[in-house]
Amino acid sequence: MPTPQQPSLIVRQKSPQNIEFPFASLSDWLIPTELFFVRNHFPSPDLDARDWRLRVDGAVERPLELDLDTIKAMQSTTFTAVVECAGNGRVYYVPPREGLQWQNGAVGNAAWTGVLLREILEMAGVKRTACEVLLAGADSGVVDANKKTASPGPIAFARSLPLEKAIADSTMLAYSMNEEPLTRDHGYPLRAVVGGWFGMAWVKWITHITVVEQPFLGYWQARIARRSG
Ligand SMILES: Nc1nc2c(c(=O)[nH]1)N[C@H]1C(S)=C(S)[C@@H](COP(=O)(O)O)O[C@H]1N2
Ligand SMILES: [Mo]
Repeated sequence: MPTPQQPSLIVRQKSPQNIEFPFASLSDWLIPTELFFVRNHFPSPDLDARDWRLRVDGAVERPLELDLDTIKAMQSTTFTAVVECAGNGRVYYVPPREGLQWQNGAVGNAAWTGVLLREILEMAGVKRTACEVLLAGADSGVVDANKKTASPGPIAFARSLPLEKAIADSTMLAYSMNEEPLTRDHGYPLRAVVGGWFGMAWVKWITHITVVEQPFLGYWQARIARRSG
């Protein structure tokens, strides 16, 4: 009997790694983690939970530094949410557009477990002057060296959420995906899950949260948002 062919991920870029879910193999409402698309702007950092910390500072009453066990001991929440890259389907543009040539598989649904970002912000005590919550990942590098869109030197991946979305029931800091610890590619040990928002907002490998009093206009927010999928 012929063995049925196993679906496998489609490599769109080797370094940094960008891989697509084979959409034609869709058979259930949750995408298994091994087949879940990966969208990286920089190489995945290799973080060790033993020395990883989450710093929370800026416009807060009590700056925090939390380890993973402390976060896991907090009230947990689980929900399913779809993450879709803004560039999903880019290959179908006429005329063609610059960027990763995703077909339909830069999207996936998973069950996420973690703590609501609101719980962490309440612990820190957000000041009344707060306007946004900036989430920064541990990954960094130079973007588009020598191009018009070049970053001003090496930068981290960082994006902000308006305070209203940061404290919503749909926004969590997740340490688990499909009932397993997050994998390195998907943001181990902690990533943002921002239900209903495009993938750019779902910052992976979070190490630093800053409550800011002015809209954040960093590279990934203002400079490049139009073609960042
Ligand atoms: N730190 C960090 N977070 C990130 C990114 C990144 O490059 N670095 N890419 C974002 C983009 S554009 C998308 S679409 C999602 C993809 O999440 P996934 O790789 O877990 O599927 O992660 C987001 N979070
Ligand atoms: Mo994306």
